[in-house]
Amino acid sequence: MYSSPREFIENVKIKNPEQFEFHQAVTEVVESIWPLYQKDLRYQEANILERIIEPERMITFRITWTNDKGQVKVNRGYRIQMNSAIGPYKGGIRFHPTVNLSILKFLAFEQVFKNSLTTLPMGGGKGGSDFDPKGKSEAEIMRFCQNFMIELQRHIGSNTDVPAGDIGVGGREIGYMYGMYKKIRNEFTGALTGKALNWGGSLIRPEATGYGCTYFAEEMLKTRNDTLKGKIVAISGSGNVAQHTVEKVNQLGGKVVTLSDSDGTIYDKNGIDPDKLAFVFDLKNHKRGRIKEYAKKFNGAEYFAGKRPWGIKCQVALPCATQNEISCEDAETLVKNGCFCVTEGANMPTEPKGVEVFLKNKILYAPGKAANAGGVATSGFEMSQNSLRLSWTREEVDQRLYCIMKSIHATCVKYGRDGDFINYVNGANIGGFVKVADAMVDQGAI
Ligand code: NDP
Ligand code: 2IT
Repeated sequence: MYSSPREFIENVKIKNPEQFEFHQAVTEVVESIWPLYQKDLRYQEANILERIIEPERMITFRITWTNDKGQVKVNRGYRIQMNSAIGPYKGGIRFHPTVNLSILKFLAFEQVFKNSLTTLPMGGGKGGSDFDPKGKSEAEIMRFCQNFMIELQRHIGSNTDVPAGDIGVGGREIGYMYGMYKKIRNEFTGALTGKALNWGGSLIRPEATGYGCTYFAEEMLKTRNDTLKGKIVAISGSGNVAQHTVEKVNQLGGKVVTLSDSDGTIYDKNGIDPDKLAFVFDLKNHKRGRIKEYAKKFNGAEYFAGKRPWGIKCQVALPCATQNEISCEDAETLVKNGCFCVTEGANMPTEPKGVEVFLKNKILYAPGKAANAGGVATSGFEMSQNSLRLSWTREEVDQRLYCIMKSIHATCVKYGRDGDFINYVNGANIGGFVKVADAMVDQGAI
């Protein structure tokens, strides 16, 4: 038995060298659950902690594809099947040049707790490739997706492992992957989520992560008798999650003043209203352009090359781009400028020292595994609709999403209350852990 979280984590670092993002994700969870783990002999006897950080299976494979010039290219593909105690592995696929084992293990690990928090029967997994979709032609994207699926298809299935999108993987890529899956397996089953509506997708799935994150922020504000109405909101990213977060914040009366991509940030003091958002949808999803175009298009909007949004004055910050995009200094700047609510649409966007700043200042702060769970929850609804072979209405899916976000919030309050303060980090980690750990105890030493 380990005498402290620190000792446990030192061992994790020795066993998994150089996997810094994975260490970071494990550290946060272990620190939260340690007191509970000390008290519950069942968990210790079953050695849950050492088991839960070890993927049940890790698959890596070669993807060979040919670019438009006829050159043969090679990328690395992965699927981390982390934990199946409460359901089939479930989690996105990321295509980004930074993808490696550490990134995908951190994402798969977070997914286990997130999926548990949704209350739906889904285990945790994550996959992807170091393939860079930027600047690739439509035909290259299609060939890559097909070649990725030629290998992945043998490891997934509607009752085994159900991938979806993540950074660099949206409806277009899911389409190409599903096409190849169906061709090889000769079955039309819900082996992927994020499908288009006319071939098995769910209404609201594209919107779900952003909508869910906004519903969660609204629940957090409610605990202080406040709402998003009239709030100045900073959002990072300009992809799927960021776009639909802007949409829902606008609907709830907030004013979004920033968006970003990996090149820089736009600041629009007049707010990104629905008409301007329509421009962003077209720019990012059809033209596949860069966010700096926004500042050229709209009077009064500014572009800051190489900058993140966190220097802009706001009351609510919704990071929706990528991991570790809020440093300790960014967190201090946000708090100093009057930001009192940070709700994570991205996975692990705040560095540990930044999290400390938020907790020390007792602002409302919710980690991604709670706040961005609306995406995977709606993937769960897509799986249910596929099994039932029918589709729910937009209102029905949205209502179910809203209820799940409220229930995740309630779970965080239940396990994270600390006097007047709600520690959403502890709440999400403990709330997510208990269900999975209990299932592992029930199912024996496997
Ligand atoms: P997209 O690919 O649609 O958009 C990603 C956005 O983040 C782009 O604007 C991209 O800019 C920016 N970005 C990516 N990497 C970096 C980086 N290294 N530095 C700065 N900016 C970066 O992805 P999603 O919107 O789907 O995902 C965003 C986040 O939300 C991720 O953390 C993802 O894991 C998380 N998430 C996604 C869910 C989903 O359903 N899609 C569900 C739950 C969480 P650029 O174009 O320059 O790369
Ligand atoms: O991080 C995430 O939760 C996702 N990328 C969505 C996963 C899913 O299976 O819908």
